[in-house]
Amino acid sequence: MIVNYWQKDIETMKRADIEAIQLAKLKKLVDYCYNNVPFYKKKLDDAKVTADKIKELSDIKYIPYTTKEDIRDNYPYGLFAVPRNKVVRIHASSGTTGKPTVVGYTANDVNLWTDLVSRIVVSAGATQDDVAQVSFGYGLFTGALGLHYGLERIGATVIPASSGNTEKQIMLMEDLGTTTLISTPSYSLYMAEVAKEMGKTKDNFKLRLGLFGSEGCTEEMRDKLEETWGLFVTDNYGMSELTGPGVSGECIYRCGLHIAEDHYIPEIISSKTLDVLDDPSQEGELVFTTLSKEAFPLLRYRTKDISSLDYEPCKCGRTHVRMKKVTARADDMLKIKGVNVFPSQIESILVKMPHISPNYQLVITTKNYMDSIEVRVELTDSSLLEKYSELENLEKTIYNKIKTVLGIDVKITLLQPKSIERTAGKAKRIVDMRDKKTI
Ligand code: DLL
Repeated sequence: MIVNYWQKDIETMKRADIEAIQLAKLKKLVDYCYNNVPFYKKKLDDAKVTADKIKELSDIKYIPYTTKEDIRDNYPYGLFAVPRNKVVRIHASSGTTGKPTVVGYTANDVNLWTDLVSRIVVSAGATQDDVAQVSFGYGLFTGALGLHYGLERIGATVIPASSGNTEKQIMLMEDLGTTTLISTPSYSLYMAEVAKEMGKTKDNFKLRLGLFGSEGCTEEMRDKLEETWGLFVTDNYGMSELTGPGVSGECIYRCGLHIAEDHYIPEIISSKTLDVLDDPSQEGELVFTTLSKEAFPLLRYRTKDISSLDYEPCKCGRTHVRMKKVTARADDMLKIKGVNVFPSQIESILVKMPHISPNYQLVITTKNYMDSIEVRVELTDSSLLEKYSELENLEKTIYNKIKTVLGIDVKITLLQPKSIERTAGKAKRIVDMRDKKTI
């Protein structure tokens, strides 16, 4: 396999050098936040933390956490560290309730962000010979413009297709010879469905690389996507608050997502005790400190995403720490009959089942003070609906498999093909009827 780098010296730097950069930047950041964001001045005063207190990297533990609620409470510009006229771009992530989370970028921030995305796309194998179709939604979401700039900077031919209008996407993909598809895993799955309806197979396309991200994708789902489209898929992680995509991404060896450690310090904490885990290779909540952002710096931001860290150098030669794929969020863990359930566990089972489409929904209801799950899955072929005994068998098999893995009873509902709503962005897998909200 050919390993390419975008900023080789940085990406393969010795650990001691990475840590020296991080420490120097962290001290500066504490001063910067203190002097430019009243919210941080108060927080750091209350915690009695000054830059002088940061003597080694582990002293980061003295700095208080920042949460999504802090960002909301300071809506819209309260956490910005520069005057508005230095902000050249705004993005926002939509929350399920209330106001969006608004983030800003200076010209330097956009420039840095672009390099970070260039790093992940090059590490995944993209080159200037690629025709890259960006099928993330353009707009306040960071995914589309982030990938767009990063791919353009490496010299790829970028098609800003945006999401939706799926038949046109397929036409463009075929006619323009798209080699690299950029989308959420769930939208690419939907695109495959539409392509099939249009009578196309993978041979109609020149696709070779899928730069997917922005939502969880189990290994089973990845296999399915690779098989369906005939491409090589990498997973890419980021969040608006931290810049957007470019925070971390898989290289061609796909053994974790390399975090751009010269610009972020990751930590793994216990969401319960809020202590940093002694062993970061254990799973816990990811916390990030942004080291280089000017407009919207964040100190120890709690992401609620569950992961772990691997500091061993990778086969690709990169030395930056790798985070495990995010398959769960601290707040999407469901507690059903006393058992912790992550939707990804159910996805892994469903995706491998015959006659079942990889589209599913988990409906959570409360009865007699107990939460229960209904797993709604689609059949791939409606003719099965006429064969009662086969249906019953299929239902039983799914039920048993889930029971074996999770140890709880779930209700299985088999649905007509294509009856679960498709989205062009992140899929809505959980319908929480406990308080009638969809997350
Ligand atoms: O989703 C940024 C992004 C765009 C990343 C395109 C990669 C590609 P937000 O909309 O703010 O930002 O959502 C951030 O999405 O906290 C995770 O819960 C989830 N997420 C993002 N990437 C992944 C991934 C963008 N690769 C939230 N795997 C995060 C699992 C992901 N979850």
